[in-house]
Formats: sequence, C-alpha cells, structure tokens
Amino acid sequence: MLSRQLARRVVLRVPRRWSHSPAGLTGLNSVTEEDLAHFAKILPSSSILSTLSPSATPSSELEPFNNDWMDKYHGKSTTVLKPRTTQEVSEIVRWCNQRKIGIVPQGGNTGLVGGGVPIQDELILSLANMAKVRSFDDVSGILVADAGCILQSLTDYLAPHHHIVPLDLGAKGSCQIGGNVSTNAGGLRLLRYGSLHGSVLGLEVVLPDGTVLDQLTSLRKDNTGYDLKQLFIGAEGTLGIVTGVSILAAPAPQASNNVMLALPKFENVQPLYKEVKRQLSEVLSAFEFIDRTVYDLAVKHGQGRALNPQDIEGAECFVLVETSGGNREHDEQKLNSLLESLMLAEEPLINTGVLASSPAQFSALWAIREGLTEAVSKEGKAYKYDISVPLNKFQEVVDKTREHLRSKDLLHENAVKYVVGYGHVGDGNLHLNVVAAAYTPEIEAALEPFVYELVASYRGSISAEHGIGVMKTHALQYSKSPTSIEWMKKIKALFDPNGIMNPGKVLP
Ligand code: FAD
Ligand code: 2HG
Ligand code: ZN
Repeated sequence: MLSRQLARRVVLRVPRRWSHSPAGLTGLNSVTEEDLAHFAKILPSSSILSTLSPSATPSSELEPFNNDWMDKYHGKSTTVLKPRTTQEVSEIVRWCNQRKIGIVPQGGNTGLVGGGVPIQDELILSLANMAKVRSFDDVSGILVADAGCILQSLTDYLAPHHHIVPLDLGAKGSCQIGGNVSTNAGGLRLLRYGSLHGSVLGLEVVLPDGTVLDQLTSLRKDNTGYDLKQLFIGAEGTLGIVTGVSILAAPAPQASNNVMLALPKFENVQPLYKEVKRQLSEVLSAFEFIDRTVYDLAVKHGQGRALNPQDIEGAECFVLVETSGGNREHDEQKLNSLLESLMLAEEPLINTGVLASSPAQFSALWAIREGLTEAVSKEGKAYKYDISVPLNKFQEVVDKTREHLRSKDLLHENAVKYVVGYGHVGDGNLHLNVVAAAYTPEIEAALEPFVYELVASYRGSISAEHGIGVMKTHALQYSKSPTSIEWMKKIKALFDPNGIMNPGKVLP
C-alpha cells in the first residue's frame, strides 16, 4: 500500500507535456521545455545549452557535442547541461531518472567508438565545467581531481611536484580523466604503469537514481569487500557518471630517451621486442609498432620529423622504443649498448635507428607515433578496429583484411585507400585502420563480421582499449561468453533499471 502511494506521488511530479523518443531507445522520453524549466532551478543559464529554451541556443553550438571526433557518429540532442558540482549532477540525474530521459555523459568527446554522443536526442551531460584538482599528496603520490580535468592539464599540474599521471595518449590535450577512466584508456605507457584498474584508487560516481557513491578513497590498500569502483572503470558511462577520480601518480622519471628503429621485415618485431626487453629491462617504458604505410601517411601529413629517406629505404615497419629511468648515464649506456648490439649483429633485426639527442628530438619522434590517428583522419574516413591479437599475427591481420577488401573490389581510390596497422606491442594491441574515401554501408558490410571473425579465430579481443560504445554492441559475443553478457545485463539492470544511462551503448 505504502509503495503504491509512493509510486503515485512520483508519477504526479512528472510534467504532463512530454514526448516519446522514436523507436530504438524504447521507453525513454525527450527533453521538454518543462524539463528545461526544472534544470534552470539547478543550474545557472550559462550551464544550459538548448535549442528548446526561450532564448534558444543555435543548433550549430550543439554540433561539437552531437558529433564525434571521427565525424562518424551523429546525435540529435537538443540539450547540453554543464554542471559545476557533484550535487548539481546528482539533481539533474535524479530528475532524468524520474522522467525517464536518457543521459549521455560526455568528457572530451575524443572516444573512437561513438560512446560519447547520443544515438537520438538523449540529454548530453558534459563534465567540462568540473575541472578542479581537489588534492595532491606528494608523499603518497595520490591525486584527487574532478572528472572533467583534461589529461594534459593534470600532467602540467603534477610536473612541478615531480610526478606524472600514469597514463599518456595522443588525445591528452582534449580527453578528460573521467573519460579515460570510463573507457579504461590504455595509451602509450601501459607497458610501464599498467592499466587504470590498478592505478585508480577511488571514484566518486553519481548513480542513475541520483545517489552519490563516494568511494574517493586515498588509501593504497583497502580489502573491505567488493571493489565497486572497478565496475565503473571501462563502463563507458552506462552505470553512472564519474564525477571525481583518485589516482596514484607516478614519480616523474629523472631521464627519458627514445629511439625510432626501422625494420626490414615485420617478422623481426617479435625477436626485437624480446631482445629490447632483455637488455633494457626496468628502464623500458614504451614499445610501439608503426607499419610503413601509416608511417608514410604521418610524414605526408606533417606529423613529427621524418627520418632520412635514404636511411629507411626498404624498411617494412618501425618501432618506437622509449626508456624512462632514474639515472641518465645508466639509461643512455643501456640504450647505446642495445643499439650497438643490434647494428653489429650477424643478422641484424634492424636497418637503422634514430636516437633522440635532445628534448626537441625526443618530442619529434613521439609526434610521429602520436600523430598517426590524425594523419589517418586527414587522409580519409577511418574504420577503426582496436583489437588484441597475438603479436606475431599483427601483420597477418592487416594483410588478410586488405586482401579481403581487394577480393570485394573495394581497394581503390574511391573506396578503401589504405589498410594500415599500428599499436602497442607490449599490450598485444593492434590498431587496424581501414582508410576509406567515405563511410559507406558497402565497405562496412565487407568489414563486418569479417574482422570480428578473424579476431575470434585468434582468440583475441574485439576491443583492446577503445571500448564497445555504439560501434560494437552487436559484436560483443565475439569476445564475451553468453554467461558474461547475461551477468553484464543483470548488473546494468540493477544499477539502472530505467535504462537512462548512456542508452544503446555497450550492451546489445
Ligand atoms: P569521451 O569521448 O567524451 O567519452 C568516452 C566514453 O566515456 C563515452 O561512453 C562517455 O559516455 C563516457 N564518459 C566520458 N566521461 C564520463 C564520465 N565522467 N562519467 C561516465 N562516463 C563518461 N584511447 C586509448 O585507450 N589509448 C590511446 O592511445 C588513445 N589515443 C587516442 C588518440 C587520439 C588522437 C584520439 C582522438 C583518441 C584516442 N583514444 C585513445 C581514444 C580516447 O581518447 C580515449 O578513449 C579517452 O579516454 C576518451 O576520453 P574523453 O574524455 O574524450 O571521453
Ligand atoms: C593510439 O594508440 C590510439 O594511437 C588511437 O589508441 C588508435 O587511431 C587509432 O586507431
Ligand atoms: Zn591505442
């Protein structure tokens, strides 16, 4: 009886003029003018962008929120809210839950699987106005920050304290720490610092009913039952909105160095990795693979400083090796003796190597690797497959995909221009990019499920680091068993029975 009364009261609080979203996001409602009037009680007008409001925002201002970085996924949201505090987030979410309005949490919108933009007209909740560092302890190295802090700004904040964020990626100038946590981003130094499942110590999360789950611990050890925060790391905003992050920063290395190695053939990558690990051991911090085609695209589009063309004639691929350690002399000695042994070997694994001899050269070599995604996007529309496969299959995956597209007569200037591979060798993570003149249903049909079946044949993962988003919901079964998917659905239903939190993402 009591619960029925309670239910009636909730229904009465729902404004009468409301509309349904079109098919696809079943049971969810669109934002109305009445909803905006309610949001105006929670937020200042500067935090509300809406084409519905009396002083309507021009829809062009909503475009950067409705379209993803690749210009592949497009939403039709009418409203973006930019709360400044966890309390504001909580009040917005509580209202949306009662009204059954879908919410898309959005960080820097650099995600590559369409997870951060609406499928239809869900409300966008941007964390951009929550960008304060809450605390930093330079003894323990524990940093507590708002979820909307941009990764680069956290790196800059920590520099004078001689610490670094244990995560680095090409999108660092735009992506937010909350987005990184929500995608469980890997990046360029996972080899050294491990995954965010290890370095994130605590989270503050607004749950889909508006409750604030405060697990912002700054303890390194805490074995008191279930570790709930792990559920939100990599949940892509489907279980709640991350508003605060506690992360273990790493001591800044005293010395960093890098070298770009040109290899005559792909088969040398695996023995080279073994040898580099053996010789550099504790100072090795990155080992990144770049195939020849994508290297040439990076040079064409001005990313980093090109190596001398004569030196790299005949090179089939490249590897960028980075060292980070505590003693410059010791590290340089190790790197030099590695290079010497590689060059003088009877059957050399490399053609040549370019060792950075200044901070500017160090950055220029990294800029080649970090600029690959941008180079590819300047060349055309990229279908991105972010996969885990055994290292010795990296090239095979790229070649088989290219041959498959050729067999479908899709490998030409007006369809697929390039099939390239790059990635994180130490993590077994290949970025297969199919660069096309345009996104077309024909190319997509040729690629899927072909790529997913290929990955499954190697018992790999269809998403090593970018997540599932909207791109791969239909393909989840290639990497997760029916039992795992069933339990994922149960967890989703438990946290978000109304299905408002990033609807249509991750789960089919
Ligand atoms: P968004 O794109 O805004 O969102 C991503 C997902 O997280 C969405 O599902 C969104 O709903 C959810 N989300 C965002 N913020 C929150 C929050 N506060 N609470 C709950 N959910 C939230 N990824 C890698 O793993 N490694 C790389 O090396 C890498 N390099 C990249 C290089 C470039 C040039 C680009 C464009 C992307 C790269 N990415 C990489 C992908 C992307 O940058 C990462 O996934 C990044 O972590 C996304 O952060 P973001 O703030 O932009 O999140
Ligand atoms: C990287 O490692 C990113 O550079 C992006 O994860 C990969 O562009 C891509 O496909
Ligand atoms: Zn990557």
